[in-house]
Amino acid sequence: MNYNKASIHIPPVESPFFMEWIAAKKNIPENWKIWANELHDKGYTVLKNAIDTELIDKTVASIKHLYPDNAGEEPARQLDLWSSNENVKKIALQQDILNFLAFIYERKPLPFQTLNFKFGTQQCLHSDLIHFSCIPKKYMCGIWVAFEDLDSDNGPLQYCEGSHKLPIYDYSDLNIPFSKRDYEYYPLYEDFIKELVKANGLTVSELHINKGDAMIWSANLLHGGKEIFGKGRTRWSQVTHVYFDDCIYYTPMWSDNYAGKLYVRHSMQNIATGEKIVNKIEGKEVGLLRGDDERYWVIGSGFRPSLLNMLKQSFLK
Ligand SMILES: O=C(O)CCC(=O)C(=O)O
Ligand SMILES: [Fe+2]
Repeated sequence: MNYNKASIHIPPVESPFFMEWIAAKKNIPENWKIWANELHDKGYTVLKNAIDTELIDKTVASIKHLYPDNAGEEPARQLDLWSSNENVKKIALQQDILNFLAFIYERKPLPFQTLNFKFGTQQCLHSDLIHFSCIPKKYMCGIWVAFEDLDSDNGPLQYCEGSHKLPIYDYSDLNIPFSKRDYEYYPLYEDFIKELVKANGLTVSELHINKGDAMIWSANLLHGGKEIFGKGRTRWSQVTHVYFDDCIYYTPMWSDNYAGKLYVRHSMQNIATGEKIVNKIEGKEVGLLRGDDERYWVIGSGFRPSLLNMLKQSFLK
């Protein structure tokens, strides 16, 4: 039997067969090749002048009343403004970026969440896969847009080039107890990442890009926000988190991996259409059997209703 390399359930941009996959692509824009190669090799790419700066100015003007005066005060971030703010939504749905993503993942992109910041987050390095993972793995990326120029004083984004190729670590690998819907043990994860960066001799770089530039990061790229050194400095920015079609989406830090009980994300919306994002395997909606604490067993697709009833009776009290 011969393995069909094209059938692999790893995004082409992350695939071991990426080099021959991209070499076979003929009629694509030259910059797509450059961006795809960078994402494959380094785990990120920067798109210069990706977003119209007038749109950015309009966006900031329309959201600035939602933020405190000083860094460190709450609310530090605004989640999902796309649902009420057309400017935020427009930035999340830049068609040329989504077309590029559809190309390198060979699946429909599903932008599912926006975050808008006024100040640098000063967030520790992390992989988004501790928050947003999926089966099959790595069908996820981030689009981060600078709403103003970044320098070493306004808490720029930080990242570790090449870290997307590290193993994916869950709490179960690290012997950290999974928790309910909270961040009780998250500082242990953050500390683990610091040790991981040291142990692998990874370099932490700062992203000094300009207003209107965007960075795309791969699912497992370590990134965070640098400390803000400039007193009163803002760092207006927006990130859109993107999944891809035909996966099971879940939050590893709230999942019980030993028991295979996943904190499945079953109520996300596709920002582009407003439709609910369905958990699927090969085009078919999966059966989810509810355990406790919002966790579910995935019982595959195409199950018989009688089997589902039997399972429900034996597991649900
Ligand atoms: O903007 C930042 O400093 C980091 C944001 C981030 O990690 C994320 O949204 O995934
Ligand atoms: Fe992140």
